[in-house]
Amino acid sequence: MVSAAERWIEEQERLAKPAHVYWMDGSEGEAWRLLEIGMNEERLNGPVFLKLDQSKWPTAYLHRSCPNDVARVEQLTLVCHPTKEDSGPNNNWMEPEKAKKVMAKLSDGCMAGRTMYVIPYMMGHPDSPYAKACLMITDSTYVAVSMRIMTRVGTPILEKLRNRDDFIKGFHSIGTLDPNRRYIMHFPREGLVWSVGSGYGGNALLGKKCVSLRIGSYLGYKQGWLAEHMVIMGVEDSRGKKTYITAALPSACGKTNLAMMESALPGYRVWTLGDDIAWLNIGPDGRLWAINPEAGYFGVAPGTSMKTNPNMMKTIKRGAFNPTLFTNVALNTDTNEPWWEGLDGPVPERLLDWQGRPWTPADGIKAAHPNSRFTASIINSPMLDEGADKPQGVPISAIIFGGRRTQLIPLVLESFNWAHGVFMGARMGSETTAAATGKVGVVRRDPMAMRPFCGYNMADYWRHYLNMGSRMSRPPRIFGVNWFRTDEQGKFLWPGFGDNMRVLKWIIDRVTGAVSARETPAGLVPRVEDLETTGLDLSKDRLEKLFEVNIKDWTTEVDEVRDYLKPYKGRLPAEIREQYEKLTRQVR
Ligand code: OXD
Ligand code: MN
Repeated sequence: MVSAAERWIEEQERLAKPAHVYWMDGSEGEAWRLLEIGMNEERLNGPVFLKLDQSKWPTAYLHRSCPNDVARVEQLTLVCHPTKEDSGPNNNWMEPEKAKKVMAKLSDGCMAGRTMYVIPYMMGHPDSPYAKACLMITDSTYVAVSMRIMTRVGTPILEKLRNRDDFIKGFHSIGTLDPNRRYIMHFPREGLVWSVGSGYGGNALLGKKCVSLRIGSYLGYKQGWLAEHMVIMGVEDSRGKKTYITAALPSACGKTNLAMMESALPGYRVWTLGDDIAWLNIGPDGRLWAINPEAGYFGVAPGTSMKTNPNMMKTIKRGAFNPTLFTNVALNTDTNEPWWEGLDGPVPERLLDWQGRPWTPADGIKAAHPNSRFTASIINSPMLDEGADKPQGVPISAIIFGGRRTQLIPLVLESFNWAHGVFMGARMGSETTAAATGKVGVVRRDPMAMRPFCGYNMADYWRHYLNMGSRMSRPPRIFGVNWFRTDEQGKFLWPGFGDNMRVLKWIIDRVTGAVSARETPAGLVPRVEDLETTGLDLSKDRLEKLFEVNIKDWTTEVDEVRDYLKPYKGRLPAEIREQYEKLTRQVR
């Protein structure tokens, strides 16, 4: 009997009309075969894969994408529920039947002359009760290899799909790479992602943002769990006790560095489980348990060095079962090594830039694309936590919501209770930096760091978050962090990086009840003497400034939050409105 999976593949084959169909088996030999194929496949700026110096960068390859295809495209990313209201003000929307017609037209014959890779993959450990079996097709060798790094690919997953039709489906084609023929469409009610016209990570490696966050968040809403844009880490204290924490931070706020931090506090260390996505389920013990559905890192290369993130450097230089891919970094042709701005050592005299064009420092432009990436297996990480491969995941004691705010938000804040914590997450924001286009210092709201990734109406998501809290007998505590507060001269008040462990220590001390806290209208802040500052050259004044809650500034904040919440008014949970009103009363 033909299974639902086979039937679905046959339908896609009839539509896309590939020259060949190849079912991926996940074996080790397969990785190297696909790399060979890619090295012989010409694209407009060279072969799909270029082999780098294997003695210095074991198993590393360089890929250059189409220059018009280097980032996620939010304006072309749609979430198609039957009504616009169900998708919410936070998503672009098209009526599902109309959207499917658009995609069918773009997909008709789109794989002609190409190989269609069929990828059975799992998000999460195959034995995890929380994992999801998925099936995807793609006509990109780069995507096929990347999916092997980012997820668990292999024939055994087909067994899991055999007698069921509830697997998550993904159709991906690079199409013509014409931005006018590009869409990333989500149909959460059918568990379907349909992406045509882009080969870039977030648009094309469908297991990541599309499945694990947009489709995952909707499944979580329906099934009673949460799919979050969060780091998962274990913090080990000086007595060897480990506390598991998740943290949601918008991009460019140091999420990966936090997940792989080298502690500046003696005796403490971080173990990593994931740097981008957490699936959170309530366990039989009434606690919140986290798994990382992914199996790899898709990290930003510029700025990564032995100084900023030695553990990541070790990971990408390790090489193992799967290759490490570099996308849109520069190439040192003298040494055949990858290069990016911020890498250790002197800037090479001569390079090829991310588009393969000759480059010298005198050109005054960046050699690596600012969003150039590495894709590496998480098992290569020297600080991988033992819980990373546990099917049930790890129990979470604290959730952190963070952002980049030069003013207003204290270094660390604890919420009064779960509902207040959800409100803290809902009003989360980050200031734009010089790295982004547009005005610098404007606060962009990014609730729970999920604004581009929530696969349904954000107000329903907040209600779901609130319900999750009431279903747990031992919920984690919720905290806010802000490493970026500045003084009158615009200098950072807090050293950040490894010293952030001092803040994590306070969070753990709160969880264990070892310290008390000071109440402010915004939440609970540390008593200055409770923050471990030994070895830090920080005056008491500066410390006090780090924890200051300035009522005048908070009146502006509540006005901005009111405007931000307005489009959700019909669906806004009463608890969020109450939290907003309480804060407003306290700061007026
Ligand atoms: C990512 C992102 O690439 O959040 O992880 O954009
Ligand atoms: Mn991310």
